[in-house]
Amino acid sequence: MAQESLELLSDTTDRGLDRDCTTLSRHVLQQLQSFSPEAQDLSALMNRIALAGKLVARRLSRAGLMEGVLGFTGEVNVQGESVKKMDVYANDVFISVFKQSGLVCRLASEEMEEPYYIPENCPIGRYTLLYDPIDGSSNTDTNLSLGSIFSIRKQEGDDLDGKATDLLAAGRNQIAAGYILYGPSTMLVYTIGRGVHSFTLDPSLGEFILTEENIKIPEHGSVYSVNEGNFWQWDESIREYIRYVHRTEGYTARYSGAMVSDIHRVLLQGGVFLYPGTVEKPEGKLRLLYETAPLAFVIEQAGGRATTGDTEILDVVATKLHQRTPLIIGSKQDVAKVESFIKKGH
Ligand code: P6P
Repeated sequence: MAQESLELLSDTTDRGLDRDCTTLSRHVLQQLQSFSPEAQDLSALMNRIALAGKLVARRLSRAGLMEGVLGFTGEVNVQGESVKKMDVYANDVFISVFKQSGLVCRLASEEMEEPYYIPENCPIGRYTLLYDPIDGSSNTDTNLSLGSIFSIRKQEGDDLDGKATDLLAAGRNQIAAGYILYGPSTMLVYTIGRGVHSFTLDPSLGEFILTEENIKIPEHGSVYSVNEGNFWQWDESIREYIRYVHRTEGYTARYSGAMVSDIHRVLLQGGVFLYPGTVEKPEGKLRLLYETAPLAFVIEQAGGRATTGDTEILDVVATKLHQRTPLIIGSKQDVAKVESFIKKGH
């Protein structure tokens, strides 16, 4: 083989090899430029998130071939939502994966009324995982995209009363956050406050491999993502925004029923996702601590914005574990456009 072809092959091979070796845990240490105990903890925590993602992805990929994976359990969760079998499985996966980690002392989940304590980890594990095990579970039985959303916080204080009130602090206290997108490929997107990075699960390696570093959300995008079926439940200002995008050239609607999927599109292509409050439920549907706050951390780190309509999501201090907030999230210009209608309406 000619010399230049060998060099090209070697260069590609080296780059490919280096890429295949940039696993999530290695990337975290690279980000922190440190091997301190905290850095090692964070690397190990992200590795556990990756393991949970692999286990959930594996089950989803064979859901149609197995008994007892799809459909409802017949239970209703703390949110008042019918529970899918996949919700329970994924919730248990995260508990099991973190039980063995020794790092996490508490887990707070959309599926559990109270935080789950792992007392044997508490003397050591000063971290709490807040998560939505399956986001968009209405898509489970129809083989459409789904997500898991995670947020990691460091425990503040001793939580002696077991009420985990330190978890209610504003989202700027998160030390890591991100999501796993179960789509045509399984992707993990995360931030530890040093940019946003995506990894793709390589099933042949059983590893999440670095795909894109320092993702930046476009200042503007054509996509607006909202469930227009709620049109008549919204405040007039939101209806006015929807009328604006309907009559203005250059906008397109995309809405999948799983916000991880919709917000991932907005992260890469720009635009805005919104789940406003309604007249009945002004606080909206989405939960702050394990849905809107982690996603806001990611989008802000990518150069975008996330607001309730009057407060930045990351500045909202929760009053209860399962607090809900309205959500307007995405490109700066597009979030500002929605806000302009809300301000006009007041
Ligand atoms: P609706 C899924 O339950 C979820 O929390 C988000 O992932 C999704 O965008 C939204 O709710 C869908 O809710 O009311 O539009 O069906």
